[in-house]
Amino acid sequence: MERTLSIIKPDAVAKNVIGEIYTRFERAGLKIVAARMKHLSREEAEGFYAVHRERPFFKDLVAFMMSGPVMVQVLEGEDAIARNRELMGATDPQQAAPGTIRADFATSIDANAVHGSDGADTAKEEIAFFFGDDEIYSR
Ligand code: RTP
Ligand code: MG
Repeated sequence: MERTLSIIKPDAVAKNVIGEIYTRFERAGLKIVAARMKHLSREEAEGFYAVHRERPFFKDLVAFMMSGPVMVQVLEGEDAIARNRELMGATDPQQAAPGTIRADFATSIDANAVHGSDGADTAKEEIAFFFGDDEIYSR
């Protein structure tokens, strides 16, 4: 069993597709074992995306992530990290395979509907960024 951190970004929350995205996780065998709706502060958005601090898109990314509430969840299942990345599709929705979350719900490379951890180390860090051990309900 593996865990990954997922975020439904402000664009998808505003589009009212939280449930549709959750259904995709569930159909793929990923269990939601922690979840919280949250409006990120600047400190939280900058801290979460600190690896991208030097990138040209960092300012826009932080502003976008603060633009409205997000849904943050921990997904658990076999190969959860890779499985979630498959469900998400490519970062740029124009490159995302048909039927992926980004192909269906994202509007641009910035407003691209979802975040998912990209490896075992980042998953661990990102889960701990939002949730304590006592807030994750593994069954
Ligand atoms: P995420 O971290 O949000 O799951 O997305 P990702 O792994 O597919 O992409 P990553 O390279 O980690 O980039 C993080 C987010 O920054 C925005 N971005 N904009 N304008 C650009 O060229 C650009 N490149 C990346 C995207 O919103 C991406 O999700
Ligand atoms: Mg990433």
